[in-house]
Amino acid sequence: MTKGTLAVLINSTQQNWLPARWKTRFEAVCGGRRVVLLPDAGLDPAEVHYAAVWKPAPGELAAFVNLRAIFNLGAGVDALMADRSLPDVPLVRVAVPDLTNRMTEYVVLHVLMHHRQELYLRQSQREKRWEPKYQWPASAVTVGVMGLGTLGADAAGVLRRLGFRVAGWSRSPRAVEGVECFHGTAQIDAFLNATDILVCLLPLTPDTQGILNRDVFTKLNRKSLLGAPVLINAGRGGLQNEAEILSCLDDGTLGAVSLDVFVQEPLPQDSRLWTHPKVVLTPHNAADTDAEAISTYVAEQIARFEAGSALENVVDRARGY
Ligand code: NDP
Ligand code: OXD
Repeated sequence: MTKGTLAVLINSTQQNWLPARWKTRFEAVCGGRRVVLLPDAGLDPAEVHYAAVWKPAPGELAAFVNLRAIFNLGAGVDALMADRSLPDVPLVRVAVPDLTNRMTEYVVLHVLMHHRQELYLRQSQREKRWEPKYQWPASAVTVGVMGLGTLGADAAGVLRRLGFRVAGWSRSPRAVEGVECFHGTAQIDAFLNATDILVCLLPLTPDTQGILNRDVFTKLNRKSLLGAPVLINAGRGGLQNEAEILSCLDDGTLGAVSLDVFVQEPLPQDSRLWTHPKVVLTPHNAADTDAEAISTYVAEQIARFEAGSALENVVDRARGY
């Protein structure tokens, strides 16, 4: 197969998504391959064979009739799945240790923060109050991980090694050492009933949209040592009902939440989530997509593909992830 041209299309103004930096990185790792940055008014779309993209607008890839593969520069492909005109070529997502490790850091950080009552302790410090509360052991807490894929399974394993009881929920049956695994809608209630800290690492699909809602929160362990169950969502904002999260925090159905993702990003200034005392909020940076690691991953995949091997981590478009 001939060495095809790679087009890079990034729709973000965030620091880690500077398009010029990604182009330079791709040129460095692609071994002489032509790399172009989109949009490029002078470019004939027929010359492009691979697209490396982040959040392309619907229709933005439709003109590239000779594409051989599309590489999403992150793990979640919901933005691409929403594009009905996406060329019908393999769509590859990111699954690399760098991203997985970053997400596991985020999950462990936030699970420990709630388990070790950090919100209470920081408030005590501000008020100069020396009033330690009883601290239960990790072995008395069940962390329930929704999504036992690349990210969920890794976080679950590390939490297990920290001594937490860990449960996991997936679409199809999964086995993760030391983790009590549940799957499908028939087993979701049993999974939720056992869970003190709910960690969501699901992809956003038609089946998972809005799954983090009051109905689900009321099924979490009501006898939790934490006082009330906790939600940590780093999947996608579309998974959560933000009005119901706020009302569940206000009436005690939830004790606290850590949210990295939001229905609308950036989170609107008037959202009550910004200032709620039981909300720990981060700006969708649980696991940054690193240009060094991801450009190397894409370059290696293209080189192997052109040498006749199959692409890895190809999205199943029927499932939507
Ligand atoms: P994977 O595709 O590897 O895993 C997805 C998991 O979710 C699988 O276990 C899958 O089940 C499960 N799942 C999907 N649909 C359902 C359903 N309807 N019911 C129950 N379980 C379901 O994805 P990753 O682990 O790599 O990534 C997960 C998500 O994390 C991404 O899609 C993205 O949205 C988000 N993300 C967020 C980041 C951030 O910075 N906030 C960074 C990176 C990713 P099964 O095992 O049966 O297929
Ligand atoms: C991703 C993300 O999906 O950064 O990789 O959200």
